[in-house]
Amino acid sequence: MNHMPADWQHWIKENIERGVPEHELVQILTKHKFARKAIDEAMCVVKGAPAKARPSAATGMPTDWQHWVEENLERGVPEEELVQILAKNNFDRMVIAGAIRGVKEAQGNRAPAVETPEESEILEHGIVLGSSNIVCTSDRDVPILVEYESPQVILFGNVLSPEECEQLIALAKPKMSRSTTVDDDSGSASLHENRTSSGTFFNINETPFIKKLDRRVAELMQLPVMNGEGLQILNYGVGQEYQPHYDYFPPKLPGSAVHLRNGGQRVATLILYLNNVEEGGETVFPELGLSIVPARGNALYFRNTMADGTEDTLTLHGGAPVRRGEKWIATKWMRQREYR
Ligand SMILES: O=C(O)CCC(=O)C(=O)O
Repeated sequence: MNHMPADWQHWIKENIERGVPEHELVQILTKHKFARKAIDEAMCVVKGAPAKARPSAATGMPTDWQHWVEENLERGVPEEELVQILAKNNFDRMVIAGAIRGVKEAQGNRAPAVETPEESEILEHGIVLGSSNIVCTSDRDVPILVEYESPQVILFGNVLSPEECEQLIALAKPKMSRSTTVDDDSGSASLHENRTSSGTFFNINETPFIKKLDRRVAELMQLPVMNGEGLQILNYGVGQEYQPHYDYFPPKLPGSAVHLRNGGQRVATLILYLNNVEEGGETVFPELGLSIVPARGNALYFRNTMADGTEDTLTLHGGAPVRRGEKWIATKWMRQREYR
């Protein structure tokens, strides 16, 4: 259900006042077939966020909203809840980030009232989209082309310019080698017939050009740059593919431990398409019946973990064999915490 009737809104209000944890309410509402969007909107209304007023010169956010952010951060309300409410109230993502950063910096100059979580620890869940169909990063406006709700899958257009795609390919070409997969038992990189592409990596912020892209991608994914693994470039020739797999490290496999120790789980993926493929080469999600045709400059985001942090098996995905032409992509994996 996409709309929350008034009696359910009263029910939410009563239970919040009674101190019932929000995630329990979300679970119950989900069981009653309310869409996540409707639940979030109702929560936002019920919590009675203040009306908009004049913006502050420093952050672009009206002062009453800034006080609201300050009070709620002090009260220990998770940052991602504040971001969601602010986005629902049509604040631009950059304004939200700036206001929260400003308040946190100001709070950092005082003695903290409560233990704050690790700065790089990811608290939010997925990308929070405002009401606009365009996401503004600091250097590029990015249209949203396709949205799939659960798991969250978003296709963005115009993330890279044609020149940037060309430049990435040219930088990667001299250092390509056969792609590997993670061995289930040892965790080491090994050659496998299910992945026949070739590839290479760039370190985070390796050059000013890569730094610019790392920043844009992190802003789009709403996660810190330092949680990212270095951009991976992949090239598939005719017949080459990456059979369906998960990007997360299954915690039960012995080989995952070594990867999870540094940065925790791979919570989100962004696949950037660097060229148009003549035939084949789609990114496929067999569990969702979803297939994305590569188009130069577009980027496909998906969230690998669910709200409770467990792995989402519906994110099974792969690169279908290229039938004509070739395929170039860049992949960004984001971790739960800072990745070194
Ligand atoms: O080639 C694709 O479209 C998918 C790539 C992929 O699955 C990955 O890099 O994890």
